[in-house]
Amino acid sequence: MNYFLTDDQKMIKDLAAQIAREKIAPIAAELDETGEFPHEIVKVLAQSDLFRVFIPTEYEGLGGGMFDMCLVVEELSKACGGIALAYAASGLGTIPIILFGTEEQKKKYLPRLASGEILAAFGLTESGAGSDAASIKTTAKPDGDSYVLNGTKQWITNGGEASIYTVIALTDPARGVRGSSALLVEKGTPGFDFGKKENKMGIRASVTRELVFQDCRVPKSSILSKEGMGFLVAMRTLDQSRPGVAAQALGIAQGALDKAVEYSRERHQFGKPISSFQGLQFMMADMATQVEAARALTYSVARAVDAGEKDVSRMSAMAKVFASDTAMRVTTDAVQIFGGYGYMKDYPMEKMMRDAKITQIYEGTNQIQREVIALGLIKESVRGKK
Ligand code: COS
Repeated sequence: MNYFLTDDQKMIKDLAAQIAREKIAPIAAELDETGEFPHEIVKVLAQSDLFRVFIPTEYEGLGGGMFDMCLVVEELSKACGGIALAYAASGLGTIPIILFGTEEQKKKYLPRLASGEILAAFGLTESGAGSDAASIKTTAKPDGDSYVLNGTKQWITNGGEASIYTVIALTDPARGVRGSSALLVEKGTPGFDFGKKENKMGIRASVTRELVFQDCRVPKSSILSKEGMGFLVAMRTLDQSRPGVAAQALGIAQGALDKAVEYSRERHQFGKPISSFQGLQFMMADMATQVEAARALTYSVARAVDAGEKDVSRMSAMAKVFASDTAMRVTTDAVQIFGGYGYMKDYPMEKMMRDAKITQIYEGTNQIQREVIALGLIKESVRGKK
C-alpha cells in the first residue's frame, strides 16, 4: 500500500532497511544467544543520523517526530526486535524531555541524544507497580535544593547503557500518585546503581536492568514539569511512545511473514512447493492482511500524535494492542509454516515468536490497553449524553 511518505521519510526508511539487512540480520542470532548489547549497531545508527529523526530541529534533530521513529523501528525490527529496542527505548526515554523539558534541559540533553552520543531510558515500573503504575514506592524527598531518591525501578530497558533516565518517584508520598514527580537522573550520580541484568525469553539483545537508588541526590532543577505531575508525565509519554511498540511488533510480524512466504516457495513436499497448498495460502493471506491493517493503524496514530491531536490515549492503545496481537499471531503461524524447522534454533522463526511476545506485555499490557480503550469509549458516551 502507498502511505505517501515524503522523500525524506523514504530515505530514512531505506537507510534503516539497509542497516537491518546488512548489519543487524547477520548478528541477530548470535546476540540472541549471548544476550550482548548491540554497541556496534548503536554506533552505526548514530553515524547514520537515525537518532536525530524524532528530535526537534532546534536541538540538532531532523524534526520528524514519532512517525519517522516508527519507520526506523519497523525496519530494524524486521531483522531483530531486540536490537531495534535499544533504539526505540532511547526514544521512550527522550519523549518526556521533548514534551516537558525546560529550555535548559532540552539544550543539555537533546543534541547529545540526537547524535547518538548518549542513550536515554524511562523508569516507571517497580516490583509492585506494573499495570498499577500509580502504586510506585520510590521516593524523592525534597531537601534544600535537591531531591533525595530511594527505591528500586524494575525491568528498565537500556538500564546501565543509557546516560540519562526519566524516573517517576514520590516527592510527596502522603498524596500518593498525585504527589509523584518526574526527575532526570544522570548515570554516575552517587547513590544511583544498576541491579541484575535480566535473562529474558526474547528481545535478548536489549538490556533490561534494575535502577537502584540509595540516598541519591539530584538537583531540584532536574524535575520535568512540576512537583505532583509525575504520573501525568508518565501517561503522556506512554501515549506518545506506544505507536513505537506497535511499529516494533509490525516489523517483527512483517519480517516473519516475508521469511514464511520465501520458505514456502523453497520447501517441497508431495513433489511441489508447499506454497501451492491452499491451507498455507489462506494462512499467508490472513497474515498479510493483518500486517497491513496493523501498519495502516500504526502509521495513522503516529501521524496523529505528530499532528498534535489532543487525546491520543485511546488510539495509541489501539495501535499497540492490534499490532502486538498481530505480531504474536503472525509469528506463531510463521513457525507453523516452517514446521519442525520453525521450532529449531537454526532458523530465525522461533526467535521472532519469542521477540513478539513482549510487545503484548510491555509499555502497558494489552489488558491495560483494552481498559484504556473501553474507558475512553464510555467517557465519550457519557459526554455525548450531556
Ligand atoms: N494522559 C493524561 N492524564 C492521564 C492519563 C493520560 N493518558 N491517564 C491517566 N491520567 C490522569 C487521570 O486523568 C487522573 O488524573 P486526576 O488525578 O487529575 O483525576 C490520574 O492520571 C490518575 O488516573 P487513573 O485514575 O485513570 O489512574 P489509574 O491508577 O486507574 O491507572 C492506568 C490508569 C491503568 C491507565 C495506568 O496505571 C497505566 O497506564 N498503567 C500501565 C502502566 C504501563 O504502561 N506500564 C508499563 C511500564 S512503563 S514502560
